[in-house]
Amino acid sequence: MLKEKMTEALNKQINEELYSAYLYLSMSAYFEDMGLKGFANWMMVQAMEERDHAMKIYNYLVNQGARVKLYEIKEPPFEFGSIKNTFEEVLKHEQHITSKINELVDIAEELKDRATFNFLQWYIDEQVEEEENARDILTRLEFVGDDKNALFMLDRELAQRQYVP
Ligand code: OFO
Repeated sequence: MLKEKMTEALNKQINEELYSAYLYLSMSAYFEDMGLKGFANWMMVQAMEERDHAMKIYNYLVNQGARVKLYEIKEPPFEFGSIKNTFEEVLKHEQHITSKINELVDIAEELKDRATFNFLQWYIDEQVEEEENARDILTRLEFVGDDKNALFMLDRELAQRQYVP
């Protein structure tokens, strides 16, 4: 049986994850508008993964017999300035999510909630990967610079990313 404080914090995290999905969906639309299909695909897959992150918590709460509460999802930005700026925003956002996951772990520890503590380990590993992916693309963008051919190649590569449920 989950404590109320844990349930509330996990419900808030569902909202964070759904906002992440919304943010990346908006970034995907931004890239579509620029004609960068590969970048748009990468962001679309990212958005779908974020929805899965939310659903994983949703299912955990249901399985624990806790009540799911859905909060309002805020509006994501519409303009992102540049490709590089977009990925800087991704990295910043993922660092924010990492701090949220760490807060959840702190609560689980405080409440001696072993099951939730265990459940959250997957998110800890996932955040390492998420930050690394954003950093990796930022580094590649540095190399690309103003080279349109290199950008085209990178776009083609990002088009390969597939959604794995
Ligand atoms: Fe991007 O990992 Fe969830 O939010």
